[in-house]
Amino acid sequence: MLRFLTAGESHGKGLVAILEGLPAGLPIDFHAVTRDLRRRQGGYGRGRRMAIESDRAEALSGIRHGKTTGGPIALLIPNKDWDNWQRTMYVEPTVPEQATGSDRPLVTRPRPGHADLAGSLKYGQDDIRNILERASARETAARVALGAVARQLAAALGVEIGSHVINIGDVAIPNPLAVTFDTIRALDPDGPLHCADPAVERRMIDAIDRARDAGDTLGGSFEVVAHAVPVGLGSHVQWDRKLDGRLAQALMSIPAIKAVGIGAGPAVAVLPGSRVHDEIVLAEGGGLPGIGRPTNNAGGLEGGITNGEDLRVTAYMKPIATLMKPLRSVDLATMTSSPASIERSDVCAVTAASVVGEAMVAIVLATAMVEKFGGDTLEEFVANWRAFLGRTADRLAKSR
Ligand code: EPS
Repeated sequence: MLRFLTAGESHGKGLVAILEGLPAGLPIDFHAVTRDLRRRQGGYGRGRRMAIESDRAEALSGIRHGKTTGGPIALLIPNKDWDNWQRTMYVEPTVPEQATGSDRPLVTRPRPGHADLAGSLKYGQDDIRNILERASARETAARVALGAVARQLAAALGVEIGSHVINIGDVAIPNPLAVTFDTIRALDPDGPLHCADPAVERRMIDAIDRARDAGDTLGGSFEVVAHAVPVGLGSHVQWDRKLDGRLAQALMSIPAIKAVGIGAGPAVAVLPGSRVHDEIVLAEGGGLPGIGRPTNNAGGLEGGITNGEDLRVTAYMKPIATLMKPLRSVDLATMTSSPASIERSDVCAVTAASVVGEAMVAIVLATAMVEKFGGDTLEEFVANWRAFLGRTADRLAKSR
């Protein structure tokens, strides 16, 4: 079984991530980890923090001479901003003279939409900073680093994972399912928003500029697509083994994600069955030998099991909760009406969230692959996959 944990505060010393359950012998490309961390920092509409950080993950364990050992992988991502926050975030009870940064006042005015109010009541904290530091989406850097590792296990079976932005505020591309994996693969990783339509992307940028000028923020949605996913990941037999449910949970756990759709998503609730279900035809060139699917409204999942088509999941993100023109709130220290507190933040982080979405899908897929193909070494894992591919091809050949 693959499992992971993260630790760390937004302005603490750094983020830590542990991933356990990868087979031994998987070569790890650290450039790929750095590349994904850099992509997460990008996207038009991000705030000044991203100019301070240049995220890098250092491996502390589980990898030796470039290959996994089978032991837990621990990664550390130092926060460069820590130097500006040492006095505020000091771990030990007494802050030494030489600690850097300023002493910041308590945060007492919760931001609507953030974890501030519910978290500070739940954990009995007078300083909301004790909640917001961990609730911050900064934590997703750790997930992206682990996702970049998990993605390398998926890649050992030929699986590729990408994403594209569907809408920012009310500016949207018309037909997301028509965006092919080839188009996604060809998108410029350093492009402003990772939208497949350059004209729509320009309008998205204008919308972000308008929101910034108004002291406001914008949400949006993105689709994660995994290509060449083996048939048979996940299972119909029990609720917690269905891969669509597991993907939904993984994506909903990303801060600000409020809904998840699989394939055609919520549209399937209004269309008749004849226009929703993907017919099964005799054809070559699809995800299975001898079997084709002219459409992919199911997003590559039927019965909670991958069906060999591209896996397509969409996540819907609310606007960032920190507004430079703050909403009404209550100062919990005085119980008087007061505008919500302002923390340095982003105007729009949908593109960054799409990179986190890719990471979460990579982790869910790698977990399901380890379940299906097992093995303590990469060789065993790949051999089991090859054997299953062979049996599946025989099965489909016999039935023709
Ligand atoms: C960050 C995500 C956002 C940023 C944060 C860095 O976190 P939150 O969910 O708290 O809005 O605001 O940057 C800062 C806290 C800052 O000081 O600018 C990230 O993705 O790294």
